[in-house]
Amino acid sequence: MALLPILEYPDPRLRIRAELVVEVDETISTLVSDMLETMYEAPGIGLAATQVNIHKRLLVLDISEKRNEPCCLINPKILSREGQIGYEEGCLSVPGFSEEIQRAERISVEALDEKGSPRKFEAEGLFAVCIQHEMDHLEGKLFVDYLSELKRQRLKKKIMKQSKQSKADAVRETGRLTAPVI
Ligand code: GNR
Ligand code: NI
Repeated sequence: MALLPILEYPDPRLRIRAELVVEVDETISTLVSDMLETMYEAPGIGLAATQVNIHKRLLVLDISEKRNEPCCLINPKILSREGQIGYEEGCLSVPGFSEEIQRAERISVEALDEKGSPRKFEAEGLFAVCIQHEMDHLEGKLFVDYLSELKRQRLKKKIMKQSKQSKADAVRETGRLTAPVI
């Protein structure tokens, strides 16, 4: 078990499109358990492999209140979409920011589970929102991409300010620039 570092916006690696998983082997099992551990620790309700710099079509989620219903989807595909739902979304790769995003309310999904067995199921509400959010990560897409130009500009400014501040903090603490320059 290991905690994996989570990439943060605007890291260009979050824009890489993930590749199909060809075989659900031991490497994948290890990745799934490391991603679950990372998601629970963060804490978050979902995590896509892209966010931990692994560009494979794999995601984990747990929307249960007790945080004891882990779910893993490999090579997920949305077969159909119905309705519309607005949900206040956040993202572990865009810390400190949330916004209401519109998505399909019900989806039909096909995927492999952590053992490599095919599954087909329906999802709705938060479960459906979370699957769509994670599947966007696998396409190199972030929820902030749905914002208006104005809101995205405001967010960019806020993030640039934060990163300048953390650079200044690092210099003050160590006398040199230790934090990576984004
Ligand atoms: O923890 C998370 N919460 C969340 C809330 C509303 C809609 C989507 C999410 S997913 C997010 C974790 C994350 O960034 N997954 O990619
Ligand atoms: Ni996210």
